[in-house]
Amino acid sequence: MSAVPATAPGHGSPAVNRSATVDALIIGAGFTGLYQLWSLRKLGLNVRVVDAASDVGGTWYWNCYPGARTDSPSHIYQYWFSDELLADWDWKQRYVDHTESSAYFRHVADRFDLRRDITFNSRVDSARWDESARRWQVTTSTGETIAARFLITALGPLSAPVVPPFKGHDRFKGRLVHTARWPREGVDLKGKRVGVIGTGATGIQVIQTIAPEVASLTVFQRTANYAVPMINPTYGEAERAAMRARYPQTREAIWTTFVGFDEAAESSPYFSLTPEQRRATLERLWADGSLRIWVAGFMELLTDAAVSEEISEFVREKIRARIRDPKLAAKLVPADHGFGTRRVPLENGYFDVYNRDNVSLVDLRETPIVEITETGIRTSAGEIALDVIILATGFDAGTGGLTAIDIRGTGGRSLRSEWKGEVRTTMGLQIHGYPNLFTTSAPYAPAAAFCNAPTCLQHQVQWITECIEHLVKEGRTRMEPAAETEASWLAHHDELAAQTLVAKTRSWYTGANIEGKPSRLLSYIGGLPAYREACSEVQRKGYAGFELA
Ligand code: NA7
Repeated sequence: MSAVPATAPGHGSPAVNRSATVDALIIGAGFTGLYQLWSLRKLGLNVRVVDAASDVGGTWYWNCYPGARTDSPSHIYQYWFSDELLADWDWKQRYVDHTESSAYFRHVADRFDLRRDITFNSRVDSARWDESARRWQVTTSTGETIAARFLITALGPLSAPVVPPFKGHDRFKGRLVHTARWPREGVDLKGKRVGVIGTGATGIQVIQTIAPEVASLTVFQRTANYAVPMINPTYGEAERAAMRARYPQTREAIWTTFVGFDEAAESSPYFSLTPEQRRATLERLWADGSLRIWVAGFMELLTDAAVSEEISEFVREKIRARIRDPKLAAKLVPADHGFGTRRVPLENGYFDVYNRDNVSLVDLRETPIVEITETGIRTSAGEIALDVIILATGFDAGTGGLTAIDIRGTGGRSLRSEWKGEVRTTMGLQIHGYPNLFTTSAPYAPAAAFCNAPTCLQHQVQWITECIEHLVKEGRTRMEPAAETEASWLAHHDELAAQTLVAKTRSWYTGANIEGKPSRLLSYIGGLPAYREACSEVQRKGYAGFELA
């Protein structure tokens, strides 16, 4: 493959009417994009990255709202490709906030001199497959055209924020802001009357963080959420040394667990234990102050209704005990879904916030939002005056980042149009009809949702890199999955999904948060080891099921 130099890539400088030809173009300079750049550079390819943001970090660039923090511990929310990086980066706490996360990504970018191949402040508008050249023709918001043999999307599963179409949206005279587009200079909330719509992982973090500083906080809740109390120690030298000493084991362990964490699930079937043993085990898992009770507890939680109900009741009891007013507690305790069938957040004082005098809850199931007015939010029970409205209303997960780009495959077929009817991928890595397009965190891989994202995304980057290396070595210039391969992956995915309670629950995991979105479980739910094995098998069989030319 020829390595044609790109024209004057530079960071932070919008390009106008420039054109370039590269071997690989990566969209996104977050966790995945940076590692993909590093990996493809090592193959000797000419690589470019384009990102709409003004700096690296992806999710951790955009989500700078108050309280933004990881729910995966820092020792498994990192890159494993460089021993030097592991040695020189000092995690300050178990669960890092967006400031520390962003600092990590900036450090990685600088340490490996990645910025010289990244163009910031530039959004990819369209990508058209040119069959005769066997390249993608990509256009950006800054007027640049880039021809790339391989196009890799590193958009993150949660990069397209959802703004619900509330009536009167534009009328509000105060400040209205979505958490994923939080102004970098911050928003002054001190002494303000603030409304938060949404009680997912994001809403919970915002609410528990801002409650003490605002004059009043009104939480608009549509679905009550489970949450596990976070224990978040800060790390000193001794803890870091112990963590580093365990890195070899951690690095191995993450590949062996269902969702890419480093702890094995309980080995005994739930109902093989006595009620006392079950209770003691749940208490032990709960006391870990992590997501362990969800992702490394009893995996039957995801499939067995009786196990789900008993564990859910255990968690409900914990929530009830935190809220003084029993009527309020009843509203905050989830009743319509089982623990772990939707994304479980960690919390740090969230439920206690409702014991404060300046915090009130509006249950939207009882009194739905009618409209946004000039001065606040009107529900069916009347108007609530607000200075600031915070939308913690989530994302068009898995697909929204991709469909925001006008992607045209063979014969001009449009991904956006096709995915309105049915979302299809092969292992979340490629799509039939879109040759040489590699996707990360796309539907039907664990990386789309139900996984410690850094583990699953690093696996996808490695697979894509090895695949491109193979194509280059073999002198191939075109690859796409066969239609039958895609159909059989989807059939396998659906069969597994049908056995779970997750697929039967309304959430962004199934696309139910977006009106009109085709309903299908987003994340492959056979577990990371099974997914990795399926990916390895494709490689062992010389990319059987994929058409190489
Ligand atoms: P989520 O988990 O999708 O949560 C969005 C919240 O916003 C959730 O409580 C929704 O209620 C609520 N919502 C959405 N639309 C509306 C409307 N129209 N009216 C009222 N309430 C609404 O997004 P997050 O940002 O919290 O978390 C996304 C992921 O980021 C998270 O899972 C982590 O992996 C990181 P609903 O539950 O749909 O009734």
